[in-house]
Amino acid sequence: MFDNKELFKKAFLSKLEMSVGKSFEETSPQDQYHVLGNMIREYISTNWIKTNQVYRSTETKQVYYLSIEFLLGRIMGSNILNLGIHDVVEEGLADLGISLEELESNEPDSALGNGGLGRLAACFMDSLASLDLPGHGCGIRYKHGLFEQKVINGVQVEYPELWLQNGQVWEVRKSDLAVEVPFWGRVESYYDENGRLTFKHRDAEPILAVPYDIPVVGYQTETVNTLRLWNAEPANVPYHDDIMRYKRETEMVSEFLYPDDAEDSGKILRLKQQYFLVRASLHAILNSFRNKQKDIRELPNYVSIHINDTHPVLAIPELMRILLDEEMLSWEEAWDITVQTVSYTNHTTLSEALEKWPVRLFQPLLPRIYMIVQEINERFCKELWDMYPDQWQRIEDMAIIAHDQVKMAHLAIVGTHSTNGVAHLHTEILKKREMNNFYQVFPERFNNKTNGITHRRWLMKSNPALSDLITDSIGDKWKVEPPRLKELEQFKQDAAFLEQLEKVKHENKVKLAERIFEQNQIKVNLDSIFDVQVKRLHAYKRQLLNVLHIMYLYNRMKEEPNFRPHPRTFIFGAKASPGYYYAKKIIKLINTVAERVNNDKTTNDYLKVVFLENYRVSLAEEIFPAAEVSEQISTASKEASGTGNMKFMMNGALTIGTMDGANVEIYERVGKDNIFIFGMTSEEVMNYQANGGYHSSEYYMLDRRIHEALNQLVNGFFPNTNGMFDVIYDSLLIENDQYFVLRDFDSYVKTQEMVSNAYKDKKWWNQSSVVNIANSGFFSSDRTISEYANDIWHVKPAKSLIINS
Ligand code: NBG
Repeated sequence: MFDNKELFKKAFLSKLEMSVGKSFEETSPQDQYHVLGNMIREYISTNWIKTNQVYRSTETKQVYYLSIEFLLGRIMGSNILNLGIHDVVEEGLADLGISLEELESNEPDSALGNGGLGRLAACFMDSLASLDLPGHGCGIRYKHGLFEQKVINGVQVEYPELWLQNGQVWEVRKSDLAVEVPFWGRVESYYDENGRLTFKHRDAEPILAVPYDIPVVGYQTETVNTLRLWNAEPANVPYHDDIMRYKRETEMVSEFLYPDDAEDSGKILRLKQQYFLVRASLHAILNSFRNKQKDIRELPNYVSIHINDTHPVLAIPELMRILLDEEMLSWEEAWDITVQTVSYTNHTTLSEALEKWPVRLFQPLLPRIYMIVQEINERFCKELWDMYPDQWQRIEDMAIIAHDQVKMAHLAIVGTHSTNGVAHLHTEILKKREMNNFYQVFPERFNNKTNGITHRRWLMKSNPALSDLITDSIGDKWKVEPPRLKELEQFKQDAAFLEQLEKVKHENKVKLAERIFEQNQIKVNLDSIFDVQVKRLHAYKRQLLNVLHIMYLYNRMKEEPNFRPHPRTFIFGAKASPGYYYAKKIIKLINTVAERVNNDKTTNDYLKVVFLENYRVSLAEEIFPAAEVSEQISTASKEASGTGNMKFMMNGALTIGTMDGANVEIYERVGKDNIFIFGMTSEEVMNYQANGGYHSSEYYMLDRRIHEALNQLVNGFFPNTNGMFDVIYDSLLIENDQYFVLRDFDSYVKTQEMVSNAYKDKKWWNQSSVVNIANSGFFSSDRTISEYANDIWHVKPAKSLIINS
């Protein structure tokens, strides 16, 4: 039905009439979207079934990627691209007077994630399938994904997200594969007839995990992998004292992504989600392994289980439980198999983000799992004791359970054969500082896998004009071998190419300007520099530094009529965690500054500030292609990697950034002349943190730009904001500016001046943009996934098997 335009139109029209019972003229865009989605899913089915058959029947090792987040965004466009049916569909629809782009916009984003970690998982799914690797995603089917953000009077307001409201065309419910997940209850131990100590979990409250499978289509290949999302539903319990409470509590498990865990009730729910994901996924994994009739001791040769951050770390004690209680292996054997099977990625060194669970909550909820964690801890501490006799402090620091808390990152390192960081610098910090104790014990386990992004969504799909320009210049091999983008460098001196590149950027800016006008009713200058910071709102990401710089520019323009730098449009997009008071104040500040500068006639030809609400994957796809300056300004050492930085680079933006996360590797690839680096190094930051010596008030006293801007936060400069920004002011002065905003301010301002000056030379700018695009191939997640596949999982492509089946 997608072979040619005419066949497609015929099939589309007949399905449309059959499934919605209306004539073509009566159908809504929603109807049309659903019908097209269903057609595509049907079209995928044959290869999906075939891929699954091959995975079931062959001996190829399978990898399971367990993640509490998958931030997929819209699925239709990516499927259309990967299936190679774009032109047929677009032209066929055009004949019917329908725009494919508009039709696609009827799909709600699948926002089952918060930010980088979840989006990384989504890029990885795309790369696994595109590289024909047997990779399965395992996650949770949250009824409500990440909240929808509205900005009302400059303030973030959260609304529940409703991606399932109109039905989901990509998922297939598989009730027959549902799994029971037990919580609470008690563990009974007894000796069986062979004298083996045996454990039974009694009086548990089971809930049902029902899988919904989503096909993951590879690019121009027959491979269709599966993302399995588990839905929580009441089990067929014979008796329960309060059935309504049971139903409510059960459904809560897959109701919301990341419930607020400030309260105990939220913590229990979160831990429930984690075990729910792990128990159901491991049950399915082991089932499919058992069908292969192999000795359980061979598990690591056939299965690799990857845990994305510590949220699924219970996979370790859960696999132990299966091997001990169901397979009746000895502890030593079970442990060996578990460690060989499971691997772990660390995504942060921020201590507040490292998960710890109070024993008083963990033990009653997961009694058997807790016993196993305890045993793992005891054995590990004993080994440490042998290694470091009498070093109490060291052992206490490294223990998995200490001070009535279960430390999930410690469990993850001890219970897996591989711990990787997500950028070179991050891995070094893990090894040398944050996890140095563990590195000394298990040096061979630590390795780096620098993050990546799928160039299919983030370049080919979201920036078709640039993608075409590249293909016209170097052919289309780069689409399957992104490092070939390097060949673009030969066009650095090609005036016609540079002109084309500038034109593409300009057209993308025009589109984004339209979006800005539609959402914010702000008219932006198309010749201004589009300077963008889009990412989660967090103190360490330092959106505040960006704002203080804008305030400084504004103040200086007001004071000095001759000071008029190249016009700039500062664009922000950011969601703050609903309970993160400080981050919400920063959003308010950005909007307050925007209000002021956008409405000041003396400066607003030169300076505009735009806060785009509800930043999400689909909006990001409109923003990156239009960006010229990429703001990657975290306090050095704090951003594990970043992936937005790579998306900007691939779309030809130039980075202004600190030597942090993957910025360092961007710097290494483009060279110092094609990136604007400023601020302290991670070493300097860590030295301050270790030895003290930073006094933010000195910067306030001595730098009048800082002095003025900080005073404006609290002195009524912004009307009707009485007391509103005290918390920001205090964080910078009273709390000594934990993220060194003031320390890096001067360096940032100077570097921003360099950016403005550089932009005046458009030829140079475009050349630098070419260098950025040309060197972005390394950051394709295909490279990242190949490294995981070769070095950690030891899995191989299964393509030939699928084609020959
Ligand atoms: C985030 C880091 C980012 C990194 C992504 C993906 C968490 C816990 N960490 O720097 O902050 O790019 O993970 O690895 O979300």
